[in-house]
Amino acid sequence: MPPIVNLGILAHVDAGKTSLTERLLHLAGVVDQPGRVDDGSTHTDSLALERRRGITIKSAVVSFALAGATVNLIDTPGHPDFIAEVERVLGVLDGAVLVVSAVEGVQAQTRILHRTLTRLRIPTLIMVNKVDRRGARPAAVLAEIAEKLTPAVVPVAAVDGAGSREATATPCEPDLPVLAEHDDALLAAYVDGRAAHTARALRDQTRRALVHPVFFGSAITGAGVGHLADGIAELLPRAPRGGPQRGTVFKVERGPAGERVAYVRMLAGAVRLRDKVLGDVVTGLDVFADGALVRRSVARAGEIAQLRGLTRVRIGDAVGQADRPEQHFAPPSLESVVTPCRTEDRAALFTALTELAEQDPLIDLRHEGTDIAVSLYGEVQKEVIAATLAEEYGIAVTFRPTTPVCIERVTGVGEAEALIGVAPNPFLATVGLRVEPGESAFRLEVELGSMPSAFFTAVREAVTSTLRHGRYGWPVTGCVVTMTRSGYWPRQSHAHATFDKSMSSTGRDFRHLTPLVLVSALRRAGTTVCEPVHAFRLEIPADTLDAVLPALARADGVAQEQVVRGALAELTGTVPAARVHGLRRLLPGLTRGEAVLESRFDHHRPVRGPAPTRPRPSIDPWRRKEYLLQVDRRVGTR
Ligand SMILES: Nc1nc2c(ncn2[C@@H]2O[C@H](COP(=O)(O)OP(=O)(O)OP(=O)(O)O)[C@@H](O)[C@H]2O)c(=O)[nH]1
Ligand SMILES: [Mg+2]
Repeated sequence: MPPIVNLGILAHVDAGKTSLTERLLHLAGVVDQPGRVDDGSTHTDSLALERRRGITIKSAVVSFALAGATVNLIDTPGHPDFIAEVERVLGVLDGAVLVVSAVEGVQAQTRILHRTLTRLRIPTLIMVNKVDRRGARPAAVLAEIAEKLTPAVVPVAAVDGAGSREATATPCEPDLPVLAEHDDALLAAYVDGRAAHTARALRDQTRRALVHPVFFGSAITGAGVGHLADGIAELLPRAPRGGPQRGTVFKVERGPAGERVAYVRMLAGAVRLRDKVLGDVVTGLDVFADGALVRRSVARAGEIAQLRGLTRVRIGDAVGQADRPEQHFAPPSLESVVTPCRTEDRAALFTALTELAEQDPLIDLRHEGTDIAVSLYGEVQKEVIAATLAEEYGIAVTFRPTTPVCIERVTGVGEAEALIGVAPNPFLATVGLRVEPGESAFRLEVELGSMPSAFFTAVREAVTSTLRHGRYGWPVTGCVVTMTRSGYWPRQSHAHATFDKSMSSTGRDFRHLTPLVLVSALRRAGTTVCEPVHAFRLEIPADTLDAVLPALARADGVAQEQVVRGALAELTGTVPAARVHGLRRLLPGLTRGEAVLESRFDHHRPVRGPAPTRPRPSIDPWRRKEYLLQVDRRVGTR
């Protein structure tokens, strides 16, 4: 089996990831002609919607052979609305290419991606693309990368004729000082004329994610792409082999008959046809290899396989001994209620959305009475969901206006308790809880041996679910809950030794009592509703500043920095998530259509004015009387 490199291509929107993928496929001999995004003829943008809009929405895998290795390339979307697609891919990469446009330079999204790649220590090459386009400024963009991303960059090519179709990128010797910083012996060896040492140092340090080699080129003319391909083959690490079965599901799609197809990267060990995985038997197995999907009976460590037969599989599932992936990016800060245009489609819409949510980490559903709310990163995602529902399920929908997803933060310390056998506690359980601000956690101030562990589990689970809806209906976050009292009645028997249910505590007593105690404690502690605030970067023609600044202020935005460079002004600051869309709609009219606005979740801040509320579910401990009528009341059965 040839060595394997699982490679992600990441960048801000329109940097040229999909075009570069086509070039690499062409170079590897998989396609005769590189496809074009603008003609809708690329391999990885295969969805009708992607082709129509010319943007990538879903991550896609293609594989090709390069210098004796198999490269499984994952082309990812760059639009910030689809960041969750990138998220799922990060856990399966051996290396990455971070693309930066030689015209637009480092963008907010580039910084977010770079920070995450660094934190995960994923070896990364940087490709400065579009050197052929008018306005290309490779040297300035290199300086920007060093300034805004990391100084640990090593340019490995030089550009001639930037800004014209004749632009070329010629390989050059790697820069010594940056490499010498991580390798004392290097400088001495170089002085002795042992240049080969530099090449090895570059490879070692790239593989350890200490430095990023920077390549230059054009996905359209093909300049520099061969050099990048050499870099991928030589500088990035190979997937490790062997070990016990460990894999991760990073993509789920539906096959032609509606069956689930799971994309699994095997991190270690192997998965075989007819293996039992996630409670089902693998009935079909294909592996990405050399430009195609190949039917096989086994997928080994390093390989990416499509598995069939897993009826319950979801993105993020672990195969064998793998851990579930952690979350790398901020969760969606917006949501909107979806309603079917025809009321008779309500049930079908519910089924369709549930199905989409299973395959798509972007779609998180919440029920609001008979309505369904979907969490969102932005407006483009709404269009994609609407188009998918229309095209794949024949359901026309409308969205209510997007609203921010707020949180409730605990402001003080609050305690409450309910003692067993003491009115008005109708349950056979003693629970005391204290809440206070802090990093969310559940702690015990009572002996672990004081109750059967099942009762503690019941309390802990009830705490977690109760915190989903605070006093105003929003999730309560940043809250330490400490159990201060516990108590139960053990299995009781009457004189005749028959088990008497009405005298013995059960898990249900704890499950039903805990929410009541917790909301009392929360009431005493007090909570404030906080809304999501985005950090933005806005580029506009400098002569439109006078028109834009008042509009920004009206949208409750604050410009923290304002830099005018020639004819362009760049503003950075913060704006409430709820106002981003309105601002985005106003900008074209104020800036002759030239504004570029990027925004992403930054922090939560207390809402000014009256707190917005969100409906709580029907079984609601905040309304004690109704709650007690709804849950199984022990006292009434006695
Ligand atoms: N001149 C020039 N245009 C390029 C180059 N690379 C990409 N483009 C163009 O830039 C646009 C975006 O290219 P894509 O390949 O779709 O970019 P992407 O990064 O995949 O975009 P998303 O997946 O939507 O984030 C298309 O119109 C391409 O033709 C390049 O090197 N030079
Ligand atoms: Mg793309």
